[in-house]
Amino acid sequence: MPAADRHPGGAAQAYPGQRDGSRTSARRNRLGLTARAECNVSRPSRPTLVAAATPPGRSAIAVVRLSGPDAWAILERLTGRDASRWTPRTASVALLRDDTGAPVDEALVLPFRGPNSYTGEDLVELHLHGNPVLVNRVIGLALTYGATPADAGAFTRRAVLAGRMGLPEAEALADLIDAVHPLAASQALGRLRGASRTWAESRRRDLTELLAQLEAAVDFPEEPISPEQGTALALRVDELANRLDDEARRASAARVWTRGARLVLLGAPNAGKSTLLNRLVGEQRAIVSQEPGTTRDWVEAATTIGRLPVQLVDTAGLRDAPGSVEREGVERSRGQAAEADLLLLVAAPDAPWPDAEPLPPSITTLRVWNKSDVAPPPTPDWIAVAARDGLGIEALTDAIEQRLPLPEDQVQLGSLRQEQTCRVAAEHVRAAAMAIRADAPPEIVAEELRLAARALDRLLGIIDPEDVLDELFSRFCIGK
Ligand SMILES: Nc1nc2c(ncn2[C@@H]2O[C@H](COP(=O)(O)OP(=O)(O)OP(=O)(O)O)[C@@H](O)[C@H]2O)c(=O)[nH]1
Ligand SMILES: [Mg+2]
Repeated sequence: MPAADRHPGGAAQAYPGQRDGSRTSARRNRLGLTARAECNVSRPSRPTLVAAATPPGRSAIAVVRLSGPDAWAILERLTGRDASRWTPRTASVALLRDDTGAPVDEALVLPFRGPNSYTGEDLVELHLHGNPVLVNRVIGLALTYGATPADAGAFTRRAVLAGRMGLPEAEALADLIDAVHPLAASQALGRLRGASRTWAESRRRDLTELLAQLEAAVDFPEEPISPEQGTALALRVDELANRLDDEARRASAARVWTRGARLVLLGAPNAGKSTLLNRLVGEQRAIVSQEPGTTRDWVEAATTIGRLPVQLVDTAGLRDAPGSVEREGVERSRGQAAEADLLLLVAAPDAPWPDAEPLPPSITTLRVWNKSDVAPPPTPDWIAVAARDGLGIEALTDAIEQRLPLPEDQVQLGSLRQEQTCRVAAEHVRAAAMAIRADAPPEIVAEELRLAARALDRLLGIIDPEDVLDELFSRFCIGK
């Protein structure tokens, strides 16, 4: 069935001559009308997207993807081959031509008909030879024929909006593409295939069962919950809160294996933070000097520790700085610390750790005693190094690896959003447990459990999915 028949107002009318199946006719029409005029004739409400689905650069093949009501019509324009001659989900080789009929590339074409496609709409994959010149040429032609450049994540957004993919699965897809370790990739694949959904739905059912018990007490006030029943109920509620908290914690710990870890060096001026960063990176990345306050703004450098890609962040030394620039530098150090996956608290004989410094809660820390060539650490909880000479660095990297372990079994949640929503659910469940113990009316307990259920619904994308789509897809690449 031609695209126009299935998409009223679609663009097949905008490309006259295409449905007669003749290449000459199609080409005559291409030349007869300017493309811009054509695409203004009837603009579909949902534009057809085009983008490269593979990264720029030279390669064996490069894939250009088209999705939307005009995808097949644009394919007809590019190949001069009528839609009736394409079989959905069947690859065939075709010569792509420009609007003068000149050959552009020989491509493997893989067309899909909505709703049986990634985006749920008509979709075409063009597997070109992997040269950016060809990719840009074909995208340019598609734009001329009425397509719109796709934003980051635009194809997956359509898949979500068409109900082809849920929110947790779209997040898992981002994780699958970002994963920096094979195990993290395989766990992301598990979530893409429904692990997060299954787990969250199962916790949702736990809540429904608890609510059912409470509702019986609300409906039959003459049969109140006995103290024994109350104790048993509170224990079950505790157990659920623990499960939710545990999973949120596991997700947080596992995330470094999806996108690499951020290690922030924090300490008093002159502790040797910059020297340590240079040592770990293996190059003179940050300025080192005996003058306290040398580093004024944070400095980043990428390296690998064990199998884990890490971003090391050197910061300005913590102190009551006299000047506004220094003060701003110290504030930035604290800002960086709050974003760390692991904080390296660096001290030295002449630069002790400032005990009054508040540390961001729930961020793992490691104490590093530098300049151990001058004096040993005051207590055994410091890892002794001498960054300048490279002493103790292996023990330090081993300790870092131990603090950022690979997850052993399937991590059910991936994104920070999922983790935070799960924590919100856990907080409400804990509040419910407290209310039971305080002998609060069952309505109050039930309300907390309902709020927890709402948090899980948000996690699953059952409610408020639009609120998170922009944020989510801004992390995607163009063409995904
Ligand atoms: N003896 C000794 N000196 C070191 C060692 N590491 C660094 N230093 C010296 O300590 C001084 C300060 O080093 P930096 O790396 O600039 O210290 P920092 O913590 O970055 O200092 P700020 O940027 O001012 O916060 C320099 O003179 C370094 O040469 C070490 O392992 N042993
Ligand atoms: Mg420094």
